[in-house]
Amino acid sequence: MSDSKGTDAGKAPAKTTKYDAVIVGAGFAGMYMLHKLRGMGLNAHVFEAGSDVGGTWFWNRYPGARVDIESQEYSFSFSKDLEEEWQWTERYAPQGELLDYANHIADRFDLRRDISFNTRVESARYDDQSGLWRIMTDQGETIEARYCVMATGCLSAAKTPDIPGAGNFKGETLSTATWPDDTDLTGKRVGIIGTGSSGIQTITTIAPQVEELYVFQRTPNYSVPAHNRPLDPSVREDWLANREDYRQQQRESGIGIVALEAGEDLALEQSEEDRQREFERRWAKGGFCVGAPYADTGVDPAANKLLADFVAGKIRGIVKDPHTADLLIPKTYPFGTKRLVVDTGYFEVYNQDNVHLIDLNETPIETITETGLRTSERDYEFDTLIYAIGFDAMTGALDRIDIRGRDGLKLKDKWAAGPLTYLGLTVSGFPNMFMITGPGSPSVLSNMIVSIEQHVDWIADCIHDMGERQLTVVEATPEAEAEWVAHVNEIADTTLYPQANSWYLGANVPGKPRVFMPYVGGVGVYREVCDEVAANGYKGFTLSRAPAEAS
Ligand code: NA7
Repeated sequence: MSDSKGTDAGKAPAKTTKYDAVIVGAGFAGMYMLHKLRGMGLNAHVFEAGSDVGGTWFWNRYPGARVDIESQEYSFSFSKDLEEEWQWTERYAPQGELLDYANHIADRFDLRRDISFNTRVESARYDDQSGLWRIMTDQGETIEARYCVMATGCLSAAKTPDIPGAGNFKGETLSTATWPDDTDLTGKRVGIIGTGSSGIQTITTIAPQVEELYVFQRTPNYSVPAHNRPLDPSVREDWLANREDYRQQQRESGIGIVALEAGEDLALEQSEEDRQREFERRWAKGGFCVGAPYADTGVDPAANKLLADFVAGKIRGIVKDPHTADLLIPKTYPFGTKRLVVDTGYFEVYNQDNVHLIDLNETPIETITETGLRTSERDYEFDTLIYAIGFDAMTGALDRIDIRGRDGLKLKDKWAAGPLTYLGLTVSGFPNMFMITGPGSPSVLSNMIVSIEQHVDWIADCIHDMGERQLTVVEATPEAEAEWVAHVNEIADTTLYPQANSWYLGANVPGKPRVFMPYVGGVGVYREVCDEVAANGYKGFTLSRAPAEAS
């Protein structure tokens, strides 16, 4: 790190801190990126808005918050020692344990000394001449760095309530995305808006504690059982004994999860009996594997309906009141085209007398009131109002930073009609800026840890190769970017995904362009593409020296 003095006459000299690389965000992505770059001898620094590491698992502390991928699969592979020393206690780790894991990594690799906490990056501007990024924080710091890595997370920009009268409520207001530590809902009357993963996990956990629970549902979600339980020691033993093989399987798979057991046969070619047996087997196993029994359920409406009908039957079998069961069954989009929820007894809570489901399609919200909420039918009163309304996914966190590339081009403007990226890693016009799990990469359609590791390794290799060749500016070409965006859209259109109003498409944020953001081609295929690009001298990129350095 070194300091230089600003030169503007008449102004207090501005202090500029210099790094080789700035990383925005200290979630799993930012932590591993820091570790990796430091290992290469780079002077890298992380800026993090929160007061500690953990990202998603730092902020989302709502009751029942839990990962939806089996613990040993949702963990880093880059360090064998780390993998061998860490012990998960549950099949699906709860938020607290995931945060412990993040803290353990920060301690073990001594990361905190290169992280500034409670510091939000407000702007990042690229300077054409020097080829450096100038980054400003809300703490008044100015930083110059060759590389800027956005490890800002895909589900980190929480939506602000887009509901009439949102500020009216005089009772306790909570958001699942910024849940405080000191809240006790025991014996309270609670209203909750939103039935995505956060809502479903919260509802399931608080239903037995609260006096009354009013669930305001706009769109029912498909949810499958986790069958969570203490982690069987044999699972850990098996994982560690076959570690290399499992890790390889993850890297070559569709979504980075071995337990998915992605079916390769076609549902429509099976007998009814065989299909039901397979559906039942997966339901008994639990988790995302329920959603991947056959190769055609994600692309063929008739195959999809077979699975959707099976899950609808399960919901009817669990929920005793037929009308409530019917309201909980999704009917407006194909199975799996909104993020599947993995639950721990969700549908069962509707058999409790204190849990009330309100269908906002039948009776829309008119306004939040001082004491609760008014629908077109009646007033509801409660002590606590919980918003579980989701995120401005994938682009939101980047949009909230004033990012300007070559010639002052604003990223937000460039992305006005939807995100444009090359490989979901880089953006043409924004040299030396990388995104970890950005739009246009498998990202949220995959095990994030697997995708984070792949991106971090690729970025680190790229920076290393640039150094070897004494080059300082790497930038995606507009042609490569346009081709990649077209490819991402083209393959998304071969699936049923575009048929749902999901956050994958930005449909949950009013005014956001409807563009399918993640890459559906699979993490294995995607990895091959990225490796090939690098092996071919960074095909689709221009590599150069900044004008100020060119001799
Ligand atoms: P989600 O999955 O986006 O869920 C948000 C929920 O909130 C969803 O049911 C929305 O209904 C509902 N919502 C949002 N805005 C409103 C308004 N204005 N009125 C009523 N209901 C509303 O976010 P989560 O935090 O649960 O999960 C995000 C991801 O985190 C999850 O997929 C996992 O990957 C982990 P809608 O469906 O839009 O009609």
